[in-house]
Amino acid sequence: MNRSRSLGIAAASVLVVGGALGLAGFALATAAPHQTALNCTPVQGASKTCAITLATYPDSGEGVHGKDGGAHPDWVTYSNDNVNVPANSTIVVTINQYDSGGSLNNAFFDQVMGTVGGTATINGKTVTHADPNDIGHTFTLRGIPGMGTDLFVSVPLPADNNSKTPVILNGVAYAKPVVVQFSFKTGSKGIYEFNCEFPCGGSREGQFGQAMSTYGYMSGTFTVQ
Ligand SMILES: [Cu+2]
Repeated sequence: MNRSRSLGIAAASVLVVGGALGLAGFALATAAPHQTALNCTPVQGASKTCAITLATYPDSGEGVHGKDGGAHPDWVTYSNDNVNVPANSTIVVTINQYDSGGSLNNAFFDQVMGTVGGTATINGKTVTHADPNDIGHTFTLRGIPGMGTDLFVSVPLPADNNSKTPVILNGVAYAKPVVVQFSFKTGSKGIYEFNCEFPCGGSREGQFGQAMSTYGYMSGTFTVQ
């Protein structure tokens, strides 16, 4: 085999392996979303801007996973794992955080990162970070390799330890939520995955089992269309 031919084969096999990895990511991302899609709602009077509202709950009793909490009524969960947003737009995200919490195992995630202005608001107050020892969950959004332009957004969602005002959802009482709001900009079409970086899952060493490792509880996708 001459040298140029072997180089050609090597280059081709790199392409094949890269393509296979990309397809594996695509299969995961497209097979996984199983909740009814939540579409971003255009904000009137603002160019290329839309808004979505999510929530994080201390259990699944509010109905995200079906009647009586579905298969795991005591697992923490995001309100939706399947969000559609437009390309090249500003997305205004509001997250109602109903859960208690504790200390991050990685203080990196107490920072607000990748948002417009590098800030978020927590109950209306503008912040660049939160107390790493008082975190309920994080909203951490990343590109899936090979599926879109690079994007990294991470916002800490503080624990709700002080509220005594109950809110009734699906017949279940929750503490009044901490309201976290931020904006980020989408690029071209692609699929991005969000998850939580506060070890809230239970069951395994380090609390990364159950809700943290089962798709659709502490994770989901943003499909940029
Ligand atoms: Cu979490």
